[in-house]
Amino acid sequence: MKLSVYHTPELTPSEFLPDTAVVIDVLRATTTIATALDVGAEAVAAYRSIDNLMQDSQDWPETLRLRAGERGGSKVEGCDLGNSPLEFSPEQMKNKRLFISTTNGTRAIESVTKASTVLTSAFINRKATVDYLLEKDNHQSVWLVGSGWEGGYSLEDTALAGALAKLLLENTKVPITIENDEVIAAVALYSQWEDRLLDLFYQASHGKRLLGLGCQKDLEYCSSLDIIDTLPIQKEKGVFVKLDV
Ligand code: 3SL
Repeated sequence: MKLSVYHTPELTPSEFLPDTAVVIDVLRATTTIATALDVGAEAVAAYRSIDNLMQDSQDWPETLRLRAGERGGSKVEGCDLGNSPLEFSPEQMKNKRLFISTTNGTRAIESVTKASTVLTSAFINRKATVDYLLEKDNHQSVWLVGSGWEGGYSLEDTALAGALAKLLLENTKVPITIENDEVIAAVALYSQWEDRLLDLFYQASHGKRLLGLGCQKDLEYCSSLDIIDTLPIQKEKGVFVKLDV
């Protein structure tokens, strides 16, 4: 497996795609997507644009859809939900399709939708992500793509890229080739903070933004390691379903 880390979607090569892209937006889109599927959503459809989300979701039966929209950390008017994974309950989500648009996470997803396999990952399903990457032999090239914040680097996304890379490199089944320096930097970042992930989130600019919005509990949840086995996998452009590992 040839492994690369990209801190933001803008830093990914534009002339080719990997076999497998793993999109990361720890705070909070990919944590929310995994949670929605874990509590029973039929699928999650990710949109860069709120207008497109509204248009497409219009065609879906009202009783079988939920709309989640976030900009700048806050809920978008007209949506049922914002982007807090703690808002998602089994009662409300069961068998529904979640249509979601967020500032950076769903934009990052859109940048790699054409890869053969697209997964989303978070700390809550880190091990499930790695187990899947090691179990199948069709992941010749793998990109771990952070969402960042509006084109810039984000600590928490690179920390998860490091956590995934570290676990992959520790395995003895599949030989891994490190394709760029970002892999080594991400592993170093994660290794320094692995026992204090929540403290890392407090240092991160988006962690501070969310704290300012009163989302302390979200930070705690998003820093929980390996608490679910649900792995979101793209089944059609921008639409993710649950893969149980
Ligand atoms: O940037 C994003 O896509 C969001 O996850 C940001 S927030 O955590 O909902 O504020």
